[in-house]
Amino acid sequence: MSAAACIFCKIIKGEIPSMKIFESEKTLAFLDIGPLSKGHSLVIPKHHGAKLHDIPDDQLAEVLSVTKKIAIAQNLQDYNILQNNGRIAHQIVDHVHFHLIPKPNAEEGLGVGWPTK
Ligand code: DGP
Repeated sequence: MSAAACIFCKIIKGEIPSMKIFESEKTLAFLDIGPLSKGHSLVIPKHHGAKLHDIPDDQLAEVLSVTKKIAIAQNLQDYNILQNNGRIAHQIVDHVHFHLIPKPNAEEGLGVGWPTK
């Protein structure tokens, strides 16, 4: 897929609205449209590439650093970082993105349908 047709490139350019939570020259982070938990965000390199191996190292390094900063800013204690490559691996959007998925505990009541006992 070309960058022109890429939904995340359109988000970077502001052609599609998003809830942005961080932006720099190389990196953008925004809330996932279908969150698996409250605060589920996506951190992406601005460089367009479908898979991890398509992205320059400097961009990947900043994406990981930003993901860490967001986890700290959200005061996350338990969370998953997920990055899918290819359809068999459940990749839907062909622009590299790292999911940062908070895993709240039951007492915080942020999960969906989580048992409290
Ligand atoms: P993946 O399966 O790893 O390719 O996940 C793609 C994620 O992208 C999925 O969790 C939903 C999210 N997503 C898709 N389209 C949009 C959009 O237009 N805006 C936002 N904020 N998220 C999107």
